[in-house]
Amino acid sequence: MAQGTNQCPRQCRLAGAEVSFEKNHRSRLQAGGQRRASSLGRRFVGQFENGGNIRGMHDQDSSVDYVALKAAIRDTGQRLGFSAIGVARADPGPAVGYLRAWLAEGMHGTMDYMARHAELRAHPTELQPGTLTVISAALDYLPHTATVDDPARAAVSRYAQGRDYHKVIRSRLQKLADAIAALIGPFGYRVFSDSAPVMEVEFARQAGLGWRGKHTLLLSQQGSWRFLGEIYTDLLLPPDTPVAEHCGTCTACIDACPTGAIVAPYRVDARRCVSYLTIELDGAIPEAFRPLLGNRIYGCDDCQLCCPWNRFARLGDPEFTPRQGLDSATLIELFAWTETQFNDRLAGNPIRRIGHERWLRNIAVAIGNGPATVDAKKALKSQADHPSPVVREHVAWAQARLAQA
Ligand code: B12
Ligand code: SF4
Ligand code: SF4
Repeated sequence: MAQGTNQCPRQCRLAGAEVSFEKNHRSRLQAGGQRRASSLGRRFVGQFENGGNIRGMHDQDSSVDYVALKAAIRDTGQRLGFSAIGVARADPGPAVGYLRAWLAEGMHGTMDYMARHAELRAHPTELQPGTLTVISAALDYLPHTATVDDPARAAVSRYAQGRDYHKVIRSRLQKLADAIAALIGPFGYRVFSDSAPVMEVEFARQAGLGWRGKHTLLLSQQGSWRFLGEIYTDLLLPPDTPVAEHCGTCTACIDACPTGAIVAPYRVDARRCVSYLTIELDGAIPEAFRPLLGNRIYGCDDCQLCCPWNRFARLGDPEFTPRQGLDSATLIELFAWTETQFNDRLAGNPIRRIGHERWLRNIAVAIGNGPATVDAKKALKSQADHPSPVVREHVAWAQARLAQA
């Protein structure tokens, strides 16, 4: 089955794109399955680039050597740059109960798609009929630069300083799927990376890619600066074993969270999370949270910056190298970008999806939290009559803060 069903025409970002997917893939998947059945009838020895081969089909009745296929998938995944690849059964299990409880408490805030697509998230076969297995993949994104600790400079979370991971990961997963197809013939699959209702962290955990940290993210002995992506497939690959969790008595992430969003171990109230407030939330940022945002204008890394396991993180893929000075720009510089400059300079970057209005809203708050310099006041004044009432209101809030400083 060809990919191309998980496009993100509207907003897709770390909180989940999940906006556009075909309701019924049955016919395509069945077609893929039928094609595979016929290729299975052929006797062949598939070969991966590294010369490793799989004696897939020995005769009309035998099946693929799935153990060897899984090893080859892992090797190919590593050659494609993935830092880890694992396999899980397509059953999220008890995690679904926690997801429902989280939704019932309204912790998703205005992320309506989280509630709307809960059943698809809980049942992979409803999203993709015929799915038996999840191939889970991780790709590192830690940049070589340090996080800025200067209130006049913008803190853009590390995941968003380079190229848009949705595209990078799905395109690599597509290459991985092509490599599998080259080996065993057409098969049913669909690739994702934060692009559809998939329980990504849970499947990565089950696939042995790491454990769930108390901040809820997937964590491993190589840290958590990793994106996740998946291939849902009808191949019956042998599942991996989850790894033991190694948070122990540590609570550093809970203590470091600037807004108290990690309300208990393994529970994030999204409504309090800076990532939600600066990326997902449309309209006004609740006033009580504004001073807590500091200079964070897009997302937040605090629960990962403090995590002891991130001392062992490896540098990320070159695709995620910071662009447009997003690792060091001043708030005033970024606030001066026109809408056209915003759209041009952030082409291919996930930030572009929040739009210029939210960008200005966030930066206004950050300037209001920074030093009351002449330049800061001048910058705020330049946007005081912005056509958007949201921008005007946040600029006025920031001006009032600086006037008191
Ligand atoms: C919605 C969402 C958000 C929301 C909500 C976050 C959240 N924790 O739920 C917001 C906007 C706040 C957000 C922020 C961020 N996100 Co986000 N987000 C998602 C998304 C789309 C869904 C996550 C989800 O299902 N949440 C629902 C809740 C219920 O799930 P949960 O918190 O994971 O809870 C589970 C467990 O904690 C457990 N549980 C719950 N209660 C309890 C209680 C006990 C006792 C136990 C044992 C377990 C338990 O069960 C739950 C269900 O599995 C995923 C992509 C995807 N499709 O999976 C990316 C994803 C999780 N995000 C990601 C990232 C990178 C981030 C940020 C770091 C971005 C940033 N720098 O600003 C922050 C980190 C904030 C944080 N600490 O979580 C990455 C994480 C990669 C990784 N290494 O794990 C993902 C996987 C995207 C990707 N493809 O890479 N995100
Ligand atoms: S991303 Fe920031 S605000 Fe959100 S849970 Fe982590 S530390 Fe808290
Ligand atoms: S900071 Fe501590 S508790 Fe939080 S995820 Fe890392 S090891 Fe676990």
